[in-house]
Amino acid sequence: MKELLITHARLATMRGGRYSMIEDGALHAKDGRIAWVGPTSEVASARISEADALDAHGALVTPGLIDCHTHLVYAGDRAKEFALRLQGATYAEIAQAGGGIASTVKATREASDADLTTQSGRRLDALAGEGVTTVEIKSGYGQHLEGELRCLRIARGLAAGRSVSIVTTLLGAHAVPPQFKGRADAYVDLVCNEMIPAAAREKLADAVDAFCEGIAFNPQQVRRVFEAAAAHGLPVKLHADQLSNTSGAALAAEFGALSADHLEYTDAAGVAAMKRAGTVAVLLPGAFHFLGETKRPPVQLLRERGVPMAVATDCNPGTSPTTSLTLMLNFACTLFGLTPEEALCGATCHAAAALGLKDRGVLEAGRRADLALWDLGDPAALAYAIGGKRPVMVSTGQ
Ligand code: DI6
Ligand code: FE
Repeated sequence: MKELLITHARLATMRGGRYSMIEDGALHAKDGRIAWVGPTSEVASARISEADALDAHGALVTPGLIDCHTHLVYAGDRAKEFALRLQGATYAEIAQAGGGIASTVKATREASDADLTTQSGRRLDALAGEGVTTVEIKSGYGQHLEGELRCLRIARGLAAGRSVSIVTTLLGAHAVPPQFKGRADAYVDLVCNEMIPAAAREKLADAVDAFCEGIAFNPQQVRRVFEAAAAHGLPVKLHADQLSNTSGAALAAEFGALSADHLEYTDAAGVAAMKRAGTVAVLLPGAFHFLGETKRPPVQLLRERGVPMAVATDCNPGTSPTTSLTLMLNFACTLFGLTPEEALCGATCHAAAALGLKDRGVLEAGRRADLALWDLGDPAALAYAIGGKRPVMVSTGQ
């Protein structure tokens, strides 16, 4: 894209963590960057001549949406487990009986690279169809060195031929593989001594994540993973306090994590630690809904403390089989009590912060020309619909 001038738009700039609307606004982008944002009445005529001009006729323009937490590289599905859960089995019981993550690891290992790429690409395309221009993808269904690196390579490769940015996260410490049953520490050695160094060396991961939970890794083990990540210059994130309070949020904050995610069982001390560290709270209402969870994350505390809240799909086969970020905006409001404005911040400016990206998520001069145009007037309409909103046009500045 050389130049783009949008006029007569309702611009939800998302500056300062608010809609920060410019009514009858205009946006001028040049060489992939936003050059100017302001009222249409102030557009200099000189700007129009060269630009590719677009009259939005009052339609809404937002930053391109950002899904900052997905596990979308996997094969197969877990529909059978869904049926079991409906009959009373819990997620933890299924995992302990060898199902759960382990069954997706098996299906993922058995899939060819081409098949895994196709299945994952479909999910990515579904997200992108809703105006998502940046997607974080975690590994975690490989569970040995080559398997994890393969998932990261496939994730990175999905960007080819698509106008969507991919950010990758190594989640080697997702679950204890069956062959390491009772030897979780030995598996953590593998994560720390082999996976993290290899992912860093091959520049396959932008961050490192872990699942801190009774059915996964304890805080001491997560600490080792985070120390190894730090030694290799990689920022960290954490699946924290999803099913129980393990003080995961505070642990993530201690390591200056970009984000702590889930947080259903996080307490006031965890929220305070996140505030001090500048750690973003990533809320995942799809998993909450799908697991029939009743304990909500401490939204009011996060709000009072001023901890930025992001909202993401958690796209994965076990706890959040969805590819609709706009549905998550609706869920964040209806299930967690976010306002539509907070929800949209959660998929734009705060999601960018959860990924450590400073060049997108807000419409202002200097940032990427990364935006979506919606056939909607009110920005609350994005969270109001029960999913499935599709933009009229997206630009990623490419
Ligand atoms: N928490 C989750 O919700 C997903 N991973 C995690 O650590 C679940 C992944 C799965 O069940 O396949
Ligand atoms: Fe997750």
